[in-house]
Amino acid sequence: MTITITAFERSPDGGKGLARDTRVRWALEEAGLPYDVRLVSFRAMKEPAHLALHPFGQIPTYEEDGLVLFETGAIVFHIATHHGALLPRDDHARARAITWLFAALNTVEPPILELVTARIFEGDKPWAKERVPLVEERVRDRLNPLVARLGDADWLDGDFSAGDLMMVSVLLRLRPSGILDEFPTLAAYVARGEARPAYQRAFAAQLAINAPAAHP
Ligand SMILES: N[C@@H](CCC(=O)N[C@@H](CS)C(=O)NCC(=O)O)C(=O)O
Repeated sequence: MTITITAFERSPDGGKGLARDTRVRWALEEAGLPYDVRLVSFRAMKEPAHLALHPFGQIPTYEEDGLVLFETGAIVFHIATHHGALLPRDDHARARAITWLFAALNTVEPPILELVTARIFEGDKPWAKERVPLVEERVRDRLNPLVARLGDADWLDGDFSAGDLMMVSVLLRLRPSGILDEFPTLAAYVARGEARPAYQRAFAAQLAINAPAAHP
């Protein structure tokens, strides 16, 4: 079995681990699965060979024994179910962990992505000054219930799961905005995720490609 994922030839974040191949690398590391990485340029991502793997011309993709997947939620879910990692055995606990995986992607990530767009891609627009605080409030509206649910626990529902992996990955994208620091419970939760040896291996692997020193 050979697993191959795709990643940016040169990530726009310069190796901060925010590109979505990091969450897939993390899941593979948690599952103890070796993998290869094929790097793609922005141009190659939109060309037929890559579009055959990913209809929207994005990274990451995942190939394994003739199976081709895109969408990090589907990829992490596949790694968890097919390779017996990151999900509890108990039926109900498993369903709840999967629920958190969906919640991370469908409920928490959208306003965070909206904020990234408002701050970075549209930050120079005349209306950005009014829009950014509105979107920030939408993000806080998602984070407050998450704090309430997490309480004093280390993870969202029992042991660390695919749901936590995705939630931490999604919350990490908030760090550049400073909003994560307004929520010490979540900042600590994210730090616990980052402290996991599997995350550190995943982070180091993407950094080796993306650190500015790798692209003099
Ligand atoms: N919902 C997708 C989003 C994939 C995505 O947005 N990938 C980014 C990198 S993190 C990308 O390829 N951006 C370049 C582009 O869209 O052209 C997933 O979770 O896999």
